Amino acid sequence: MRFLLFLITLLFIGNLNAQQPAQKNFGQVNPNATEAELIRVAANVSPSVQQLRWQKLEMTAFFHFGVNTFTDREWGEGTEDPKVFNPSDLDARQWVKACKEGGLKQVILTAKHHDGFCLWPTKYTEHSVKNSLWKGGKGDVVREVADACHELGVGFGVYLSPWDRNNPSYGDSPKYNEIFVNELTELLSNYGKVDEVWFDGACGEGPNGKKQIYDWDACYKCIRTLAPDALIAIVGPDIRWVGTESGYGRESEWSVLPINSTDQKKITEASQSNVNIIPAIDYQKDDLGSRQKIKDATGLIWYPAETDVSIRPGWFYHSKQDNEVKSPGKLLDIYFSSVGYNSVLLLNIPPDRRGLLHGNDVKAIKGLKKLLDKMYSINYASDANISSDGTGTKGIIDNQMKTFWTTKGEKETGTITINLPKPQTIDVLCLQENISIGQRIEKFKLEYRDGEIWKEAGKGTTVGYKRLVRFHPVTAKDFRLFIEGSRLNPTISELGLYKSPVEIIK
Ligand code: FUL
Repeated sequence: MRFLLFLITLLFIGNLNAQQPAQKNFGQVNPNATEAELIRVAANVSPSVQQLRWQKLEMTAFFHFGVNTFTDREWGEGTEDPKVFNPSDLDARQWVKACKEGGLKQVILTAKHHDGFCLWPTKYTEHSVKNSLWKGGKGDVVREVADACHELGVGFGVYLSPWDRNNPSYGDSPKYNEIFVNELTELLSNYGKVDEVWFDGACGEGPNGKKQIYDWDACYKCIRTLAPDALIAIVGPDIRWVGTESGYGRESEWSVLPINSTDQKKITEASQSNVNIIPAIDYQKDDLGSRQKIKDATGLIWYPAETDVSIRPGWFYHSKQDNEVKSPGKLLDIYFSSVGYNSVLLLNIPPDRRGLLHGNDVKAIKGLKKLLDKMYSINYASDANISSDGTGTKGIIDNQMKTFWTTKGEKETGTITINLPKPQTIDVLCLQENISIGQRIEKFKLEYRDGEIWKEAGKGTTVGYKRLVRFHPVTAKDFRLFIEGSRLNPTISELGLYKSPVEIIK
């Protein structure tokens, strides 16, 4: 009997392990690995706890604010008088509250942009709020934003520009590196929990400019020590720039990439160093993680995409752009093309000279939220009769990531049939993989029954955390989803059939 119990326990543990391999966001590939062995590694690379938390945020905000707000520039030269920084009515709570109400769950503040002006009273430069007129030099924007975030339960992140056009030590590598780590240390020690650190790759020094060799290892060590839960984005190992500032990511978005793509030099070079010379359209269409791209990988990592875009033409506030704020419909299109393309949206909403988010911007994000709420309010699949050739089928409509459909064994294809109680008009398919065990789906299509004929409604390649597919509205009762290709057995955590609140733009 004991032996039997022992056997049952072993089998149970074995089964658990097969269903949910231990979380690991890096996979080593044996140099002589066959394609099947390589795919096995790729299928089991999964996000870290912090990466998973971040991915689930879906929508986050950027606040570009600083001397540029007052000089009407995008890239300050670092020569500005700190006295120009003088918001009349700064209220960071208003910024964070508006974001929260708009469904943006984390914010990132430009604590220091390329001009070197620091929004906190740092000990390491005079180019900061402490020499501004605002609050008689006693103010601290980082404190106000961090406090508001912590109070309202919104994530808090800092953008710290490595390129510093003010600091006389910039270009004198060891000296500036020390200052940079000191600045980082202040930000990570004095403002409570920090969830994301954003290092911009931009540097416009040109061929005769100052050449700073950054000590990234020291920066990462500092972050891992002082803020172990913070993700390091862009010039960093945890979150990758999607490759465009348009808000439109790539349709085939793999979060599992060959390790050679994260080679530090390549990340730095590709990270917005000069958006003009990176042909945005090609970069966007490029495929980073298909079988073809990973075939020679020596390692694979979980390196998910973040899509940054501004709600206005500029990153900083310019009154002349007050009427160029993106409409809710445009923001929804961006949502479909960022969150709906397996990426996290980082939407910039720049505070104005008063130190408030402008009414037009607040209206636009609230408008977006309204559209999203309307779309997600009815999932036509939720009361459907669902069947499949796999297991866990009920789990795809229970709003829980942890319950999921998969195929039997390691079968790479599967079919889910969805019979609605009555015909409905839909034009959006939402799929979510259980990425906590990896990203696997490579190809899928949705069909609907028109009389006796099955017709294609929409199709796609990757899914990842979330994939939204828009198509011309179809009115039908019976649908079937084919998973046509996968790395090992595919998973689906959630499936949604929706009606877009605005006409499909595509
Ligand atoms: C770029 C910067 O040069 C822009 O000013 C902005 O901060 C954007 C998010 O990243 O590289």
